Amino acid sequence: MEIKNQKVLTWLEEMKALCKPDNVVFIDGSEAQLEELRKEAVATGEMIKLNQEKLPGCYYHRTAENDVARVEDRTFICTPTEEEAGPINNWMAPDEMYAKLKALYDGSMKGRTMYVIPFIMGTPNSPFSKVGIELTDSIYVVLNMGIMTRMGQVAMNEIGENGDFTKCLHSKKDVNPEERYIVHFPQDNTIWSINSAYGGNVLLGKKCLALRIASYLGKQEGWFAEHMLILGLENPEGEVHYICAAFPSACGKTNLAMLIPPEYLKKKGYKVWTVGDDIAWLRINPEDGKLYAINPEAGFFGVAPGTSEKTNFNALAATKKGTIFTNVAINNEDMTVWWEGLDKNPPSDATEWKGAKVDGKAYTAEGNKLAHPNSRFTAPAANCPCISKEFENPNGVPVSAIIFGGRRAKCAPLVYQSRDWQHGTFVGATMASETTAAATGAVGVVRRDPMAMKPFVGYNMATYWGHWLEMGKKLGENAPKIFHVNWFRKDDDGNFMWPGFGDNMRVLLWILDRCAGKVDADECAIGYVPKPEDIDITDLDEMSVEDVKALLTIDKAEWLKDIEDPETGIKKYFAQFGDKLPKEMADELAKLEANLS
Ligand code: GTP
Ligand code: SPV
Ligand code: MN
Repeated sequence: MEIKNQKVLTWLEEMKALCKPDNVVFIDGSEAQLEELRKEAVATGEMIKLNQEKLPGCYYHRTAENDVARVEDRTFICTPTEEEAGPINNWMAPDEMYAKLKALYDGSMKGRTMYVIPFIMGTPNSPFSKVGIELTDSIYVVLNMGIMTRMGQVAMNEIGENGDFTKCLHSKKDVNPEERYIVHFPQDNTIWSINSAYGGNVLLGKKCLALRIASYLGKQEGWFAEHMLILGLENPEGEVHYICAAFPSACGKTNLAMLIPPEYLKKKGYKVWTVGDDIAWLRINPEDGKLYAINPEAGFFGVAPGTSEKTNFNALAATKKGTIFTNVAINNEDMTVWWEGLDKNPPSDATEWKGAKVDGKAYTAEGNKLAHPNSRFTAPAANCPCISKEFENPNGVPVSAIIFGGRRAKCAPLVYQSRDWQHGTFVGATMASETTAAATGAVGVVRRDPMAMKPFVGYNMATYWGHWLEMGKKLGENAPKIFHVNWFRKDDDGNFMWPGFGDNMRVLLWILDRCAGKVDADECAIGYVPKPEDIDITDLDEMSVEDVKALLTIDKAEWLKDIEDPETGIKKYFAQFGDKLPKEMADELAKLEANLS
């Protein structure tokens, strides 16, 4: 590959001098080169080849036991001042961090090859797209980036002789958790990641570029980078309406993006098309003033456990070829894969995610997990049976509704609508959710996760809310309607009260009816809730209108507690932003409190 861009060449020389690799290999994106790398990874044991008849082109990878999820406490936003990063991001002065990391990178690739991966987030020649170059010493990263992005010569062409790019440096070094750092320098358009080989820590196009750096760029340039799925809902008349939804990690984005409608809706002619399952970039189209979304990724890095033919047929189908599985279990009988929730039949001759050979049936019967709860598949989006024909539309799809949602056993009702954009921004800003296995740390603890961006915002969260308000003003009448959902409400016995998955379509239909002005709602303290009879429960034999009513109840005491709680309450949360908090957010909080009292 001939590189003419001087900025690329200068940076490469500098990084080579720092990491001191034995070799440098340019990734051109060709199948021949990828095949060579797969062979090499299999030869060294980095990857395991799976059953090529049942799972053609599929491979397995196991990470270090201490390296199975994003590490939020070791993720930094190094803006010139601490205030720019804000109170909920880890911060260190850029000079200090560069010095600290340079000592770690020094010679970290000795005896190894440095792979140079040019990649596009978005499609070629799209006004939405951004280009990055990731340097890495991991073949696993190269192969994953090949699925998740448009990689190789196509990206070099996009950069051209003078173009800019995000400078991404990754070294797995010795995967030492004590010296693991995932660091962003937004002002330098630079990402440095070291001592991890896991997903969101090392596939730097994903959370690091497409959310943290992109959110910062979006603020400068007037657009949004969001942790959102994008789906198209086709009605029997053949019209497709697009919805974006922001849920925290492991809270149902991939599932909602690929949902299969309940039988009675399918028969009527309803369909769901997937545009994206994790990240959306949104811009106001200068021609019609509406908000349009693209998915900057080319693949799905999805949670394996819980994915089955029943819960997510389309995601499972997408994993049947050209997929890399990470930290699931291997069925040694036929070299296929297994995870909790795939079916009720764990393999007897299994290798669990840490690499021990076990009798899977006895092992799971004892309550052990064969697959890590955050085990994942990296699958090409093109494999997905319900991929939208707009998936690669360089101009994106027009967005009718934005949905926020979290995992809340109590408090949040099944669905409600905000009164307007400003209130909707408040609803997003005050989102809370129980933590999941997608990041290291305790699981199941309620924490505030504004817009599902708590771990991903590349600057001060309060300034980011201000950006939402600004964008709302620009959109005016064209602003999508904003909703909040909760699929995870539980009854007093701890059972989910809503069937979820495909049945979430019933809620989407109410949302689109609201957007079209076709259905009434009850205005209450928190916004508009559906009249219980307006959530269609056809064929849900175990559900009554009374049950829907229970799902929609607003427990004022719970809500007031959500505001006042000395640890997790909204007031305490807002207070940390001081005078950076937009006045509109304080106003909305006052209004909510008054409405509840
Ligand atoms: P990230 O890739 O981490 O961003 O996660 P995600 O938001 O795409 O979550 P995903 O769709 O992979 O779902 C995570 C977990 O939630 C899986 O175990 C699912 O089975 C479960 N889940 C998804 N949707 C629902 C639902 O409607 N109801 C219930 N009860 N569980 C769900
Ligand atoms: C998430 O945690 O939200 C993910 C997985 O999508 S990772 O790429 O590891 O961030
Ligand atoms: Mn995610």
